[in-house]
Amino acid sequence: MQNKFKFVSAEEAAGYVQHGDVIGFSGFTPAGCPKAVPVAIAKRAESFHAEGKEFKIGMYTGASTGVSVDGALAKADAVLFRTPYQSNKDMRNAINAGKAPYFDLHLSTMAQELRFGFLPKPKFAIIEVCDWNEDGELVLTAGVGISPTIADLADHIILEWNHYHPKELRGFHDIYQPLDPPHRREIPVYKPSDRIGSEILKVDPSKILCIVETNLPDEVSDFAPSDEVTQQIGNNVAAFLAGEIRSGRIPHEFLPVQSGVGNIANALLFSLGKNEDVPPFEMYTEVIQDAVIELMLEGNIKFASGCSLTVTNPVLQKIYKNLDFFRDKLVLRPQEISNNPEMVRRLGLITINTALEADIYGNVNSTHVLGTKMMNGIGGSGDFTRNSFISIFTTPSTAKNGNISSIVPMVSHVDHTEHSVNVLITEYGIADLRKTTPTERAEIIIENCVAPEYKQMLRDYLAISGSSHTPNNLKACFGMHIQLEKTGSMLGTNWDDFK
Ligand code: 0RQ
Repeated sequence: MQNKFKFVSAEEAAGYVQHGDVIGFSGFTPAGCPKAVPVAIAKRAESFHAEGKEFKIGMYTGASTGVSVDGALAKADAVLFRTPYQSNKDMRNAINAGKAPYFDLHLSTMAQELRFGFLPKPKFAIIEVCDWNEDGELVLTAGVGISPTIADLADHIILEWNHYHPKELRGFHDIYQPLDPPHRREIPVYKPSDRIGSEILKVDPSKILCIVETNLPDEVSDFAPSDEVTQQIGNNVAAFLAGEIRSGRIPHEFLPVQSGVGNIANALLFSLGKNEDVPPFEMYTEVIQDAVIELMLEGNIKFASGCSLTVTNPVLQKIYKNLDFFRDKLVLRPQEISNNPEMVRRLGLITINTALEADIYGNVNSTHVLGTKMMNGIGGSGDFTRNSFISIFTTPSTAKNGNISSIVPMVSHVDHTEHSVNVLITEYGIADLRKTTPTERAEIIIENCVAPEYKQMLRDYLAISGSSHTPNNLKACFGMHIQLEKTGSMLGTNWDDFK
């Protein structure tokens, strides 16, 4: 094709990047991320390091990325700073080893914090596309993330033109950026399927520095198959929601659903979709995982608005082979729209997210193992939970072969406070926390949700916690965590040790 843009190799494109540069990457989760240039930047960093020279870059992403972004750059020790959500093992290790400075943001705020000037503006935006033209009209691929914002703010845009994604994806995106205060108006989405923006991302063509052609699959890893525990959690969520419909608190036509990221969210959505008491529903969510697509093919999900198709490659191919079927059932939006608190509150979302641990008063930790080690980040869970119609947290009652109780006296880090958490669900049951006092909450959570081997331990904790509004024993509240650190298991915690 004759055109005014420069076609270069990934290595040549990476050659433009210098130590200290800040880069915004397209995509949201591994979906839609560039895959060739970041690997080449990592190699460039390694060769600089081999010569004893510094080479690190600042990284903005939509959310987590694939191995080619977070994995490659973390392994190359090339991270000056990184925000927001991440979930790659090498990046997580680098963050927890203090090698990759990391700060965590609500995903809905990422783009506006860049526009507001709270964060240094990116020099480069590296954006994966499936089509483009000389006027700077880009068709994004499987994830939108912060691409509109980084394309506006960056001095230079590098395109990865990935032929793995068909050009016919045009029409699946809805690109819209709100004005900044004091000029911001309401976002005119009144139902999940409303379209308010453009199917293309329009950029200033003079900023397109070069184009790198690729043919690389997305890097979404396989989801763990449902097991008895996740199935039972899913059944409990479905039973709870069916009860809410029967009581009239949730309208009979149901409300749009947001479901979190990860194995548990994927598995429980299957149970929810297949439950006969739950009518076919719509989703207004951020990640569209495998379960959504399968349930859509079966007619259990009618429509999904999201920020990315975070699906495994066989499922992505299923979508690409049936684009006509999915065209009026899917829309991909920037994360500041998919996760916007205004939308969550207006549409009345039923939000379902996963806790690492919860405490007997309903506070939830989604991010920090033992209060200190970063797992992934808050992602969109705060955007959705705080503003939901009804917020549900799920967690298996135990982790690490039963050595960890997911329910503890006091969470070791708080992401979602008791004020935002309406319902807690494990495989053992449902704790409906609405209209409960802290002491009522503790009783409901212990009796309904805690694993049998930890029930008496938590009852005994209450017995040594006095009788204030929110009974706690400040010497003992992290006793189960301390026991875990000492012995590798919370089992055997003896409250006498903490008196
Ligand atoms: O460890 O990986 O070594 O096996 O944590 O746990 O059970 O596989 O659950 O994949 O659904 O992830 C909260 C991390 C759950 C995720 C979290 C260990 C456990 C396992 C993973 P292994 P599972 P999932 C919108 C919503 C925050 C962001 C969010 C998350 C590993 O859902 O990142 O909600 N949420 N976004 O063994 C120590 C505990 C533990 C524990 C579990 N109490 N202590 N380890 N584990 N409980 C989407 C986006 O934002 C993009």
